[in-house]
Amino acid sequence: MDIQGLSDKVVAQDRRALARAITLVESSREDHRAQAAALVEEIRRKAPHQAVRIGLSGTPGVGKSTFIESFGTFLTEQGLRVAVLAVDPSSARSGGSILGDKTRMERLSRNPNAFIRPSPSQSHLGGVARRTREAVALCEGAGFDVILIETVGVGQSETVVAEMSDLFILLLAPAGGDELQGVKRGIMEMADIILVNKADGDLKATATRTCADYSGALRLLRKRPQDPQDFPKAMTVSALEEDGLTKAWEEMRTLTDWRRENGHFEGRRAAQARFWFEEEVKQALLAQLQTAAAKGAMDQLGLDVATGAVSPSVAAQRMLEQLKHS
Ligand SMILES: Nc1nc2c(ncn2[C@@H]2O[C@H](COP(=O)(O)OP(=O)(O)OP(=O)(O)O)[C@@H](O)[C@H]2O)c(=O)[nH]1
Ligand SMILES: [Mg+2]
Repeated sequence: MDIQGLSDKVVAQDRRALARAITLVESSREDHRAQAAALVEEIRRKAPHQAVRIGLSGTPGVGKSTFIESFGTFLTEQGLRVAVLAVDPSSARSGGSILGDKTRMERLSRNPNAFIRPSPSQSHLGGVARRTREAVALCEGAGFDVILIETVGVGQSETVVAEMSDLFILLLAPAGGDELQGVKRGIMEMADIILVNKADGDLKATATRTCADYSGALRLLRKRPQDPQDFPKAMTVSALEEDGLTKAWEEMRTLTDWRRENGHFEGRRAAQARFWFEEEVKQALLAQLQTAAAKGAMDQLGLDVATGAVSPSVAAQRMLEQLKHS
């Protein structure tokens, strides 16, 4: 693979080259991994362009695809280039949530200023996280201004997306008071902006009430240093009727501008880089336990510990010694 040539093309905003580059970072083949790492470094060096990375989470059916279609189109109308990526570790969705509903993003997928890439089909969240992170870097190198990273709001994937985003947006549906309790506090605490979607037709009044409820809930959370006055905030939108999108984008810009001016934007990226570095080291260490030899040693030492032949801490020491020399 010609890494130099490929990186030149990606930086020159060649879409097919970008797609090929992302395929390379998604590969789990050992030789591909090394090339992918070299490619990402090369592109970072050639194009230190910065996009706004927007994480978007919400439960199934809340309207994520519809929102990305209309908000993405809106952004391109502002003259911005938009890339859409997804973190979707659930095998239930057969690794192609975005591809699957490309019909829902028909307009955007045909838009020359938009680039949509479905989630890689690995089921291991760590692997998906790394590949998405690298895909973000590639899209940034290819000059996209906004990168939307979608995830279904189930389990851990929100945390992964929040750790690679400059802004984290939580999409919610209009709901009665009871359902409000259903949003986990941890998720609320990650949100920079809550968008209550489907604020149209019969649902409009409920959406407005729900929005007020969440505004109240957000005010009760501990103040975060990375927020200006009045943030995080909740607002209503209708992805279907394309209502509230201008306002939502204004709020996102207000927040990112403020964070840039106050060092929080770079600060957050620095903290994220550090987080992912540590995460990669941990993953690599854990992978060392997965070799046949290591598994055998773990089993043997496990037996020794179980029978009382050796204490857990001594067995652990021996195991670590063995890994050092393997
Ligand atoms: N009334 C109304 N319906 C909406 C709106 N946005 C989405 N919907 C509808 O809600 C349903 C689900 O929308 P999707 O965009 O597929 O939701 P999603 O969050 O992508 O769902 P998953 O991909 O399954 O996680 C569809 O029938 C949409 O037409 C909206 O703003 N107003
Ligand atoms: Mg969807």
